[in-house]
Amino acid sequence: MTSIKHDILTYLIQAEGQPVSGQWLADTLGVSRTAIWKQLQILQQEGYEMESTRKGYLLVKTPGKLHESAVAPLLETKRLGRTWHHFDEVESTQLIAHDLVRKGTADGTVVIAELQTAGRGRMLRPWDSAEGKGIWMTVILRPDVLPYQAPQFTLVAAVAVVQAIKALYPALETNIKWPNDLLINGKKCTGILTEMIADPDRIQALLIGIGINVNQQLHEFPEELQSIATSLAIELKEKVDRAALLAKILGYLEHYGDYYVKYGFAPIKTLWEQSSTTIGQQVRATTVREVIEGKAIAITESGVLEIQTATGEIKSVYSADVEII
Ligand code: BTX
Repeated sequence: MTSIKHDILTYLIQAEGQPVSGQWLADTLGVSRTAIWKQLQILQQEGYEMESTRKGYLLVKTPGKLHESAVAPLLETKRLGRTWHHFDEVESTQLIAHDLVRKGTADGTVVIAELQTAGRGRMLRPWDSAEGKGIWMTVILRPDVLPYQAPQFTLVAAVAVVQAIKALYPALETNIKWPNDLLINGKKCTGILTEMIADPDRIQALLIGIGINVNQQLHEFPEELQSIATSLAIELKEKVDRAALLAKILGYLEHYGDYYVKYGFAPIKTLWEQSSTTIGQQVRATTVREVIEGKAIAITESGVLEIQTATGEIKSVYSADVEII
């Protein structure tokens, strides 16, 4: 987005329903009134509705989509979300992200879609991504870490989403089910899928796919998900501002991602554990090779789940589907 357009929008949003004078915008931004007018036309074409009053321009309606113009004024990040790709419809934001990585896109690039027609979870399981109802995004990170550390970013991302929801909706309790599900009242509201493009000794990019059910009502989920899925709006009984939530998530993701690169997983692990529903529970973990039942006793400093079986043996689980039994 041009920075003049971005700045105009920021002032209009910050004015919170008060008119902003065209002359004031021109003087403040050091451009002509015609330049201001041109950018306002573009914003209107993007779906921002404005009224022109005697005292200036009044923003009356935003398009409600997760365009860069809607989220950028709320962002407090340095890198995350500073390159933005918004789509009305894609198969999967992960596919677009893979392509962008190949083309050398910047650290912090965000790919976001209103609708995914082939959203995917782990092991290519489908991820239901209803139009305009959720946050369906992939964040591309290029941290200076080793390939074995990639799975820990799923845990870092989980903490970031939990903290963002907590900051905006303190009454909601969001729990993490190892490794990649967020639950509210036992039902899944978020899934995280971390993919990696790497050389043997170096990560080129991490593609952190985050799917959050935000404004669906129960009947809007496919029937087979209605007993296991929930959305923030269902739990809060009110509609949620997706742009505000998205900006918060990116803020926390940048913060905890940077923290991880500097200090490792240990300090973030404490936050993870505070929200975990897994530790201390009897669980069944289905891995590609075996099914392990026992008590989830801890996650390690590298994010690996440890399960103590009935014989007392402690098994390390690197990747699995976990049910609490
Ligand atoms: P997962 O493999 O842990 O979960 C997939 C399972 O979750 C499905 O088999 C189904 O049972 C259930 N499920 C599917 N859709 C939903 C939903 N909307 N809400 C609750 N449960 C559901 C989780 O994988 C990782 C999901 C990542 C999704 C993001 S969206 C943006 C990015 N692009 C993309 O294609 N995937 C990621």
